[in-house]
Amino acid sequence: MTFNTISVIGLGYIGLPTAAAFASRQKSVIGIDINAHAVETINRGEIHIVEPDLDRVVKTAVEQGYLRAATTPEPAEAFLIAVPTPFKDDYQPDLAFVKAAAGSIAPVLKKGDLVILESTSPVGATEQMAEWLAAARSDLTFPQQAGEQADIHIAYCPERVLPGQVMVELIKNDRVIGGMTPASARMACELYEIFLEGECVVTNSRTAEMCKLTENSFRDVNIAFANELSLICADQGISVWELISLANRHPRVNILQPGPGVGGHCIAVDPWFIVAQNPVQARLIRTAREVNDSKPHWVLEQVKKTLAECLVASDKRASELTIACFGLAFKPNIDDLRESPAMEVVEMIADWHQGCTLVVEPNIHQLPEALAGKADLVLLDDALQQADVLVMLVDHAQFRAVGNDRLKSHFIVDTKGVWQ
Ligand code: SAJ
Repeated sequence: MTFNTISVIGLGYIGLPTAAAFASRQKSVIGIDINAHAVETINRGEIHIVEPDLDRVVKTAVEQGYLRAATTPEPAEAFLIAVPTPFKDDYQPDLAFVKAAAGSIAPVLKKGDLVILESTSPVGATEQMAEWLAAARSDLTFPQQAGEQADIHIAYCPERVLPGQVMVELIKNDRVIGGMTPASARMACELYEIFLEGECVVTNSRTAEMCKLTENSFRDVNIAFANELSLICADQGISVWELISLANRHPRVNILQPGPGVGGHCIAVDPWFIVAQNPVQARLIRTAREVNDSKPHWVLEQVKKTLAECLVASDKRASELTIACFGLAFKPNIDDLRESPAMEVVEMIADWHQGCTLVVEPNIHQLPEALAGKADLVLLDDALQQADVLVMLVDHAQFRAVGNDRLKSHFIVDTKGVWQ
């Protein structure tokens, strides 16, 4: 099968790098997004998200004419859907964007086309998408009706790239290919092999959906274990960082690192898809989510305790004490504040503290709306000079580099174990 034109629906953190990867292999790619600003930005050869190397690849692809963005779908041989799949208030997955994407490509589908769902999805979402497509196009046959002989081939192929390393992991990581039929899987493998250096591993769509949810739940449960240990160790007067490094000397123990909580738009979301579909069985996965979600509140309690100690030690009033918070991003060395536990902690501190709250975040130029008027964005040196209490929330490289001699006169709450 030759894929002359490939269409990627949803030009966000996954869709745009994927579109750029195909285009960099001299494939004609049409990126579709409902956000007109994103479409215009890409068509200028620029990007609207932050990801190392992506700007360069997109610029070249647009300049050479391989990548183009639009707001409405056009005919292609392969369609990759990479739209958000958030959860609703009751943690039930929300497939509204997938449904809208399927509805938008349905009119341009033709016999022989391949449709791939990449968005993290609950088990059965690909079959559901196939139903939506079939309902919109009764003139074509789909895998649930005609199996191998279907006019349209459908597969679920989850992305598994790490933000910050997307352009490398997209190409090097193995790819799980969940075909609704063996023919769909074969076609999907051929498509990804255009840029993939990793291996295509074939399964069915339901297993592939569960595989993606499993990977992120595995990480969430393991981080929850570390976060729970940090609570226990604080109670026992033990350094959790020393404890973990000692335990990890065991050849079969590999504990992850505690922190202020779990952020980002994947690990804090995806496990809920399993819980929503399997509420009785998924006890450990649900508890891990609860442990990680409750961590920011525990950090706030530590800050309150430390401020009380600082009050006793100084002759100032609470309103005269300054708290400096280090980091807002959801993980080190990125600028992404979405679903960030550090943001949550800083908001709670700023709402509660009567004195001044400072924020150091070297990766942004302006505080987000939620903190405007409540806290001040300052430089690292100013924060160290002005603050009485330091709250370490994200282990950015700049913060790790601060020498112990500069931290002697402060009271410290360190959620990342870098200023011990
Ligand atoms: N975190 C800890 N302790 C750790 C590791 C991470 O507290 O030891 C925290 C981070 O600070 C952050 C959160 O967990 O707040 C998530 O960060 P992450 O680096 O673990 O993962 P993400 O969300 O950037 O990307 C994950 C990856 N999944 C796995 O590693 C299993 C990535 O491969 C997925 O593609 C991505 O989710 C996704 O899109 O699903």
